[in-house]
Amino acid sequence: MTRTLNIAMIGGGFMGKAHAMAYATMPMFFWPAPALPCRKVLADVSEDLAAEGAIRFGFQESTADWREAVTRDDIDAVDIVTPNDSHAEIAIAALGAGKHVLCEKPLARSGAEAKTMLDAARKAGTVTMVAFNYRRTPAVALAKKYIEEGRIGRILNFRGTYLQDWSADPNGPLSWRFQKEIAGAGTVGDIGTHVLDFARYLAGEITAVNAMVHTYIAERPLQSGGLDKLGASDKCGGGARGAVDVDDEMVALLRFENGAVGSIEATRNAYGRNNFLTFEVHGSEGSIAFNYERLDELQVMFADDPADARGFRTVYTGPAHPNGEALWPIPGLGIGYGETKIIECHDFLSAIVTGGEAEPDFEDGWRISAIADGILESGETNRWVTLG
Ligand code: NAI
Ligand code: SOE
Repeated sequence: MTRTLNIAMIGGGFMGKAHAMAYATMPMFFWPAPALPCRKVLADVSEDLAAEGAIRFGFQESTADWREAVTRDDIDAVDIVTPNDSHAEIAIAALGAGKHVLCEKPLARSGAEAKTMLDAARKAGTVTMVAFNYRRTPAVALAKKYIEEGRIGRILNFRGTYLQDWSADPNGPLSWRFQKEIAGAGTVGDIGTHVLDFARYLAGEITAVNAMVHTYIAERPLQSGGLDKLGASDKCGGGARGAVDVDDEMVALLRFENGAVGSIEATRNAYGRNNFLTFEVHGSEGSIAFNYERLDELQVMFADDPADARGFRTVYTGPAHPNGEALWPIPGLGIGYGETKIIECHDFLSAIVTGGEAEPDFEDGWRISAIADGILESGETNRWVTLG
């Protein structure tokens, strides 16, 4: 009989919605499911918010005390979907209680903070995963497969971007994402880390960075309430303003362990770009390109393509491709953000029931946070930063 795993989810905002939807629907896609997730308890900052979240997201119980939730005997896994300043405290408590932990990205506000989480994970020996869900997109997993099969040869160059405009308007509110104490960093930590996950996943370990980091929008209207409305609905130009103390623009050069070179860009100021998360990988035998805004498609070109057919062609992902088998029965029906979270949920629960390791785990999350620190340091010093 399929095992049930009880989940305690901490936080009921944007990611609370995405993760709850994944728990509810994962077994509908992946059958037989590795385990049946039971949405046991949801914690938020107040009893009212937690109770509302539990009703909305289908949790059996609610609490304003996340400590109680993560240490309960009947909880198997803890899912952390709170802003970045609480990831470490919650994860360390959950790991100390012997729980498996799925934590949203970035793992922590800094490499040092992430290391405390990695230490706790090593001690606990349970499954950990960081929610860099974009790598689960079938087109991205297909790129990884081509690279592993040597289809594009030796990797020469990785180019990645994450361009957004939800916060390009200076009258968007000063939510937690613009406060260093809560977020740790701005663009570098919030979206740059997704590109760093792609870079390491596809091209290998990063050994040095050289970056320019900038803050164009240095103050914003104060907002009431904690939830980040992501700039869209709450433009409040007339009221009191507060200082933004994180970056909103980053460009970095990368050096990889395997000799490849690379570059990444991340910005919150790119009017017209919504979730423009892209990569292009050039190898000695071909190239691969991906743009999340067309997430069902992978652009490929192999060097031995016939001379009269040279150029990128589009592979529409579907059941023939990694992570696509369990989704929809024919290519071109189209997937969305939700499916990436469903696959993530499946992989996390699979690692728990098989006793395997999940990827990316807290070690990957720590390395990414350390690279992000290196980018911020390089931006300040105008020097290459070598990573340990
Ligand atoms: P949000 O602002 O929409 O929601 C945060 C929720 O956590 C709120 O319900 C808030 O009341 C609650 N909360 C805050 N502190 C808490 C605490 N100490 N204990 C219990 N509940 C607490 O934030 P959002 O957008 O859901 O972001 C959460 C995390 O997910 C962040 O780390 C963010 O970087 C990450 N994220 C990841 C995405 C991805 O694509 N993987 C997309 C969006 C966010
Ligand atoms: C805002 O930039 C945000 O919600 C990020 O926090 C997520 O990680 C990204 O996937 C979507 O945009």
